[in-house]
Amino acid sequence: MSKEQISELQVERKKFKPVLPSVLKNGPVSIKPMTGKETESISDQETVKRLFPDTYGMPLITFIKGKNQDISKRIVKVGVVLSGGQAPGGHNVIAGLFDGLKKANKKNKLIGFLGGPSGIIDNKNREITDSLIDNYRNTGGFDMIQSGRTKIETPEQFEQTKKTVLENKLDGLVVIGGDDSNTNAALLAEYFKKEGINICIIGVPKTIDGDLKNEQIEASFGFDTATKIYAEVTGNICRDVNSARKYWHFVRLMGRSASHIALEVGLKTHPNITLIGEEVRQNKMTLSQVVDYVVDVIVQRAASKKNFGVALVPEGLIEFIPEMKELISALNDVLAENEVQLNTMQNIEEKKSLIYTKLPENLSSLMKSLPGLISSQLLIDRDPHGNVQVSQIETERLLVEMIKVKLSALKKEGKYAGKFSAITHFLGYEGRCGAPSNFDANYTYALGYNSVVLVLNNLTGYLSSVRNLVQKPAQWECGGAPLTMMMNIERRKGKEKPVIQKALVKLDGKPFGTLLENREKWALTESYLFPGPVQYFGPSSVTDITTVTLKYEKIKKSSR
Ligand code: FBP
Repeated sequence: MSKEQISELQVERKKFKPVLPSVLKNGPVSIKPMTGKETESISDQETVKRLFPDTYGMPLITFIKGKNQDISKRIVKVGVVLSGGQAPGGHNVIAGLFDGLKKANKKNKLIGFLGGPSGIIDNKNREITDSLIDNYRNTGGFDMIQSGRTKIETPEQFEQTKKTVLENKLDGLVVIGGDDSNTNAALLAEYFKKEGINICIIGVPKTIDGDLKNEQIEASFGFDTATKIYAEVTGNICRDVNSARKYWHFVRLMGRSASHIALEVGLKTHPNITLIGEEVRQNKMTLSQVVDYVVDVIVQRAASKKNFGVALVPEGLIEFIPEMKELISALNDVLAENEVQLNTMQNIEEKKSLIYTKLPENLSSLMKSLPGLISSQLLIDRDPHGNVQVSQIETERLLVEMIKVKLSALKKEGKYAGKFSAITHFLGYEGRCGAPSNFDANYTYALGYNSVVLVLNNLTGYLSSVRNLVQKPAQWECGGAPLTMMMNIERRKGKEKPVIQKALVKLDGKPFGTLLENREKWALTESYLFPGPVQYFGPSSVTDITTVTLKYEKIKKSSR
């Protein structure tokens, strides 16, 4: 990074010193692991146990203060990799790892694999040095070592990984990733145990989507900053709408197969409509019914001469509509089964013609009924983990097209006399590399530091777990949660696979409950909130707030 690339904010931000949880504060030699109860996978226990014979059932680990002097006698070398989509705070995980390792023994080394997991396979790495890390402290982005979505999957890739580990004499490998990348970390931990190679594989919960969470993982890093950025922009749109009063804005928000981001941004800005995929699925709504709901709000507002509003659309909405989910899942199989033949075809219409013949009739008709743009987007290559790339499907445009059709029918029937002028937005990439908020800067640093303690205590197959996040960082609790306890069996690329279960929006939880309570009011009035930009300096009431989701989820049942 050249001097010209360092902004004034970055210069000031560099001075920010993350606050470590008090248990980590005196360094790895003053921390002891306390073993908790043995664990089980969340479901499919027998299958998961069979697939992970050496790492299944391990106990929960909690760190407590205590003497652990031997740790400093061993010199270790640890590798780190950033995997999957960017999330604010990735560089601070590496900073935490670096500082933790050096605190234990100055001779310890950290290397970063370049460009994601493919950097491990190809053994492309760089040593993380003092001067390198100092340039990236508290910055957004993953550009120090970059990221990638390669999955370590084939026997050859596992062999290559082994070669890299042995060549570099690694004692630990920290995988910073989402549910799929951490599933990969679990498979690596199992593989190295079976091979008799003494290396600790540790996962770190990263994803702006907020869907890597459970009893042990209260939040994935990046969700806080990304949602603050989206909420700032959405709030600005709400204010524009309220000023000009002439457009309907449809804002699709990233978040893949969960609506946590849409919900959080909805709770922060109070737009007129916040669609939640999980609710759509529970109510078994068809695409047409989802459109009817939105149309109903538009018509009601138009009756009060309010031909304007803001609607939030989670990017994964389409996968929650049962008929669309069925179509996507059938398409996943058809695309996998006919990959070779489809690859020989250049023309998208030719591909569609073949696919129509392979789909059951009802799904083929559903696909044909969609606008051409959308049916083409449904065919975009799956990611290496077999997921449909919902970020590439313009659901907001699909909705607007369908709304126009319904409104013009209502107009003809004399049931609607308004004017519908729609503007679409997609907020995704704008938020993933933002400079981490104080919360994310502290949390990621703690996650990295905590990972070092896991490695130095010879614990493998664990996710770095930092909890009690609604309290001040000094009070955060640290330890490790076995990756296998988060697993279940799911269908991917046409096959049953063990994967870490995604956490979806809980419809009986307080965050969604709050939206539900206010839905009607927010739909018909202008209750907009304008949260403004992420604050890095100033009163703690604006610099240290965490997400509404976390706050509500952690409110004790008794105090509700
Ligand atoms: P991760 O699950 O890897 O953290 O990625 C999150 C995400 O930002 C999703 O919200 C989005 O659907 C996807 O990545 C986009 O992927 P890509 O960066 O490959 O376009």
